[in-house]
Amino acid sequence: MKTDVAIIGAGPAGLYLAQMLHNAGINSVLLEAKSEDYVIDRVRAGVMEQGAVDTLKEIGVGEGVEKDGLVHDGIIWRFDGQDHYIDVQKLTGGRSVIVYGQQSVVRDLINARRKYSDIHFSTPVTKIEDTHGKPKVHFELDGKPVVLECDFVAGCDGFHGISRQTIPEAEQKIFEHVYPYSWLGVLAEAKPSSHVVIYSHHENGFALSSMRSEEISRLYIQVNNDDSADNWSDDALWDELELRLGNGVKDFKINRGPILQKGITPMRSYVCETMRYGNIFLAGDAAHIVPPTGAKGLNLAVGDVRVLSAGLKEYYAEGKTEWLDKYAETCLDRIWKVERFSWWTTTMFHPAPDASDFDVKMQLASLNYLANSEIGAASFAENYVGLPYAV
Ligand code: FAS
Ligand code: PHB
Repeated sequence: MKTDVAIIGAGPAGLYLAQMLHNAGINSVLLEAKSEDYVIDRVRAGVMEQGAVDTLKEIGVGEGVEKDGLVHDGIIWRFDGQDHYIDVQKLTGGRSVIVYGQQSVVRDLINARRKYSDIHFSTPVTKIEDTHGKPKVHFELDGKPVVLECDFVAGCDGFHGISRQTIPEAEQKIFEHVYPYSWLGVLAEAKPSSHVVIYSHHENGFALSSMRSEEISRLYIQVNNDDSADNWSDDALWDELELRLGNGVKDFKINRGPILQKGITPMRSYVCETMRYGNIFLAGDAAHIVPPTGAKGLNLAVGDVRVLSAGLKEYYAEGKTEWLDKYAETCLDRIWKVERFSWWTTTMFHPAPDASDFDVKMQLASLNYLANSEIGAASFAENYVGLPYAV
């Protein structure tokens, strides 16, 4: 089997890239280890930067987000028993964020891909050879071994994928920070308790109130790394969410309902600066991870594949490799700024288990400064709505 580009992974990175390449007349084979249901059922990102939405529309897959995306011009911060509305739209001269769950994004992109090509679900790639020549990608189709020969491999296979593992460890330039807390995430059939996302710094720990639609709430609380979703009854979870999100706001009541899914998300910052190895290019979570506080995981993946797509278009249209040759350097400039923002918002909002009273005072002073300084809030807002793309 032969193609131009082998795309490993049908998450946001792989699916956005597949559509970009198709629009440019570049052939690709998309290989996904899990089933279609598994990929679409995974409840992950919720907030899209304006740029990620604009990109979806540019590549011709904007109908769903146009119809069902919830445009948010601001967010609420709660701390020290105070309520602050951060008007990101005003602070950034008109840019917003859009709540449109990752499940919907991948569903829309899968449906688009199906119009012109296959996605091979339940087809894990088991080996990648000849990385510096014409890469050979190994997998099985209908129980038979297949070798796919291609010009390039797009490693869009997430943090646990095979692409980064194909790069010799000695060649991998890794940076990592693990946080002393995790998120317990809840998806519930309950009307969101606020029309915008609430970020709450509470002495018991951080809490966040978001949504997937007008009927579905998405909520998180900070928990210790050794905690488990099984330790929390539904009532205990709702009570803690109400306490932390209420945060001194008079008569705050959380809308309760059947819990559809709950799970623990560990928190880490991670960058593999070796985003290119021969003709393998890493994109999205395969190259980097951010703690979810800043809502940047999916959005960073889009930034990477915009650069990779530009490089592949230049190669196939003009035979040049300028964008491909500077792929890692170009992506890392934006990646590190977003890693910083995600680390900053995480450390500002989450009282660590071993935090001193002084540490907490510094968090509250930072929040108080930003919420009451237009310059400070604008600095937060320009990162939150999304930094400019390199291309
Ligand atoms: P993905 O991990 O989405 O996709 C990689 C794909 O590659 C997967 O489908 C996997 O099955 C496949 N794959 C792996 N190995 C393979 C192989 N050998 N062969 C073929 N396919 C293979 N981000 C936010 O912005 N906000 C959030 O609230 C948020 N919550 C999250 C909660 C959880 C539990 C997790 C794990 C992540 C969360 N994220 C969140 C981050 C998440 O949205 C990622 O940033 C986003 O999915 C990145 O997309 P991809 O890079 O495409 O990787
Ligand atoms: C979500 O809706 O999942 C979400 C929203 C805002 C965040 C993180 C996650 O900062």
